[in-house]
Amino acid sequence: MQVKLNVIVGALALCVGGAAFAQDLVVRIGHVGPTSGAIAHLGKDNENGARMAIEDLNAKGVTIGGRKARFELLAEDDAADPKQGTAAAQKLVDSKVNGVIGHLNSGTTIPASKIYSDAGIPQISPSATNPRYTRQGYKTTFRVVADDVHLGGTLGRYAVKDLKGKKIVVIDDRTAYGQGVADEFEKGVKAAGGATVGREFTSDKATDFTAILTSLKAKSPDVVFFGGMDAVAGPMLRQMKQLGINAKFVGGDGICSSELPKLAAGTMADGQVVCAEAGGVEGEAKKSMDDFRAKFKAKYNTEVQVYAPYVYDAVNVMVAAMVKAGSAEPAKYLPVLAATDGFKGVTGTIGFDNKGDIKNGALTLYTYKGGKREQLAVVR
Ligand code: ABU
Repeated sequence: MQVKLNVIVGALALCVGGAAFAQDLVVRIGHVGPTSGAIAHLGKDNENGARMAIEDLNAKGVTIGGRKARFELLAEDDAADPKQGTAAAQKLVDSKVNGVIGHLNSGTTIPASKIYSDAGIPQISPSATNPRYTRQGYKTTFRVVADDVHLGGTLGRYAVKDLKGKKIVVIDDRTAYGQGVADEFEKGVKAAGGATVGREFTSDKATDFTAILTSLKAKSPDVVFFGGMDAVAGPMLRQMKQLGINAKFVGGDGICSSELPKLAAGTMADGQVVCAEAGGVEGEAKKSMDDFRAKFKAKYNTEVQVYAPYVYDAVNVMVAAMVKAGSAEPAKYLPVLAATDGFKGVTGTIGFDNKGDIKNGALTLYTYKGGKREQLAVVR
């Protein structure tokens, strides 16, 4: 008799549990970044930021339109390749995701944005900085970091005014990001009254820079700017040292990672490298970023590379719009997302302008000492 009663109680519990589960609103958030290839460490950093946000939201419990939401992460690898980027975007659209965070690279984010726009799916990039991304007239594109106009321009002025560069040379990797940020850097140099004395290019897959560095060495540069990612910058720094080029090495957010000293294999002199992250916090707001970094390290046993906190915020900004709209349907929450203003995230306060770009974006300038990234200043 007791056994029968237990079976009935167990079955009832399963029914009740099953019914509650069935009523959950399943919200699928897509994430795309390069989790394979030379910058897989950056892609994984971004993906972990998204995973952490999803886990925190599920642990906290979120209600959307009166229903308990259960968030699922659909993570895709685009290997930083534009073709794989559009394939990943189509896969997420076919999976009927409610929104997308990504991609990491401008070269993948821009072509993918047409696919999301055609499907009406909101996309927030936490790291693609090419200005073109939000200037295509799509209503679905958002970005939580500053763009390359800000990034390259600020670094160009810094190279002239603060580093006192007189013979500045520029190298880029011919990607949408690398070439774009290098062009903006050159404009910034000129605007500050300086001049560049040489420009060369490579690719995002190159490993030997002897020819271009030898050509630039002939100009006796005091500042080398590189538009590209850390996986190329590391070996480039090694080869600069081998060739006896003792110039300052300046780059954008793509080189500004925790991994750079390792990729440069100990060849970076203290203070030689100056780079900028396309966001930043100061004063009291710094605590939330520091807490995030500590929590991230405890969870994944690795330092934040660059953009994990921005990915974390991008997920939360998207979900806050869903909550406010009372719906996770893209068409319903998209206008609310576009109107985001004053959202307090771990990376500071987030609001979007009419293009979907972050309002009043900050930059954080860093250098490296003893193999560790060290903050120089936050500028707006
Ligand atoms: N912003 C640097 C890395 C990503 C990109 O824009 O390509």
